[in-house]
Amino acid sequence: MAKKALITGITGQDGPYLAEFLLSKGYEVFGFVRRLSTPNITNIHHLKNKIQLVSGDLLDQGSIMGALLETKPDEVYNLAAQSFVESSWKQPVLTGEFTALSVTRMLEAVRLVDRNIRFYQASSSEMFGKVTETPQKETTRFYPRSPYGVAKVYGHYITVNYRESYNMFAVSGILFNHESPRRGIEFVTRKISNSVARISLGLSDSLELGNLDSKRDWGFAGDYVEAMWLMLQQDHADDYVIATGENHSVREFVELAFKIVGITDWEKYVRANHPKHLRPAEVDNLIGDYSKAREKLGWQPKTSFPELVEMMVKADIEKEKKTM
Ligand code: NAP
Ligand code: F7E
Repeated sequence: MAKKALITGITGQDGPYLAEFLLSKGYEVFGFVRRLSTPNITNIHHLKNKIQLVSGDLLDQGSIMGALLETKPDEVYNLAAQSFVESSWKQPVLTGEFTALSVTRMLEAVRLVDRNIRFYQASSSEMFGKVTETPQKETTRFYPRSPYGVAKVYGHYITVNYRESYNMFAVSGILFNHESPRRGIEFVTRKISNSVARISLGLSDSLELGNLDSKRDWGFAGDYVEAMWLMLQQDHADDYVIATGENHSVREFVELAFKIVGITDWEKYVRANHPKHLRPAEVDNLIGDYSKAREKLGWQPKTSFPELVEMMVKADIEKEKKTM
């Protein structure tokens, strides 16, 4: 019998990559989607005949339980969240509801419907925030710097707590930034790749950014979903850092993205330190140590930083050309 997986956050960036990966492993895949006046199907359109959608909302306990009862999954991947850090200062309560408390709703649903379901929680390097150790690993102390980071710390600990309280197979994947052509347009990498594509095609002449000095450990989302799956295939539930072990500044990302389209004097297009994009508290420098995942899961990243930037810029050029 094919294994069944339920993915929350199927319409986001990671959901479709995970669905494609699980389908390639022979899974029956279900996506949990909330009702929107206009459905957000951009990233899952190509999967429409391959996965099944069940409706529900992270805020609605009954709908989560209903989805589990209806689909009877072996594995649940909880990817849904309010995931944009900048918005989390504007909507801190909503971020807490979606990104923190909903993890308890999901875990409670699993506990009440079927404790044998294996549960993956999408935790984040934002939990390390103002870092207390470099590079960051599973044992590094959390020091979140945004309402989003605080909410993810709650999600992490409630996952650990359900594992320890009820002996559930619940794991927390602490993933560092991962990007792709499917990334939401407001995140810095996609904002840059899209603007650079538009500038190269003569559709725009400027790019407004905030802090160019912050550094992130950026990987490719397509590589990271395999690690989520591997975590649920182990004999014991545990938590893992997933990263590349390399970091780069926003400035380096900008420079490389412009270089790909043959522009070297990129400064003339970029307006940095725009107040709208400066955060009340910044996370300056993240870099992950993924040695536990390498040793125990046999996982390692496959896509390099230059390959990632090139993939994103080229995909945006193709998308923008279609609108011309
Ligand atoms: P994303 O693109 O922002 O996707 C978020 C998903 O959550 C969307 O499908 C969204 O659905 C869904 N969602 C939001 N509120 C919901 C609600 N009330 N009920 C049901 N669904 C809801 O996020 P991502 O980049 O794929 O990341 C996946 C997860 O990993 C998130 O939890 C994120 O916080 C975490 N994470 C991401 C990264 C990263 O670098 N990407 C790193 C570490 C951790 P709609 O289409 O309806 O809005
Ligand atoms: O910002 C700086 C900004 O919004 C990265 C989410 O997936 O990864 C993501 O969170 C950096 C920050 O991602 C702009 O100040 C400069 O230092 O792309 P971002 P994030 O905040 O790192 C973690 C791991 C998650 O879990 C989150 O869900 O770039 N920056 N100028 C800017 N950022 C944005 N968005 N826009 C700018 O114009």
